[in-house]
Amino acid sequence: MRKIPWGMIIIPVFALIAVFCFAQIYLSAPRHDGPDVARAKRSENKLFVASLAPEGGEPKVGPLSSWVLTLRLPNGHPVRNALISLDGGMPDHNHGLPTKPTVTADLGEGHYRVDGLKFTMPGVWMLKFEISTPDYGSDEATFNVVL
Ligand SMILES: [Cu+2]
Repeated sequence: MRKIPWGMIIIPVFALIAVFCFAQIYLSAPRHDGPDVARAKRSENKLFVASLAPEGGEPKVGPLSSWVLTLRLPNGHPVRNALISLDGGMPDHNHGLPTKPTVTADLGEGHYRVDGLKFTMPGVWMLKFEISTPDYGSDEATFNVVL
């Protein structure tokens, strides 16, 4: 009686199962297609909806740029009288911002002007806003700007 070469059968079968399982895991895994570049989002603790818009078109590498940060409550009402500071940098390069941007004007109705942002190289820039309000508490919001 000939011996059945089980190894010749079992090994390819297991290899096929393994390939199938890895394919399932790979296809069902969340995609990591770069940083979150949303310009409007809930703040970390969901107190506010923050949106960030450049003034005068998309930012370029080099010149100073101004932005408008808009803060609303989840019900859509503007967040007035917020005190806002920001910091940031390039996490991929382990450096901070080359300038000290600040909120220079409360434009009313939840709009705040941010001046003095400078992007000195292409890549992913992270901007973190610390927001404190007399009426609604404090929270922070982080945006990624890709140049
Ligand atoms: Cu850099």
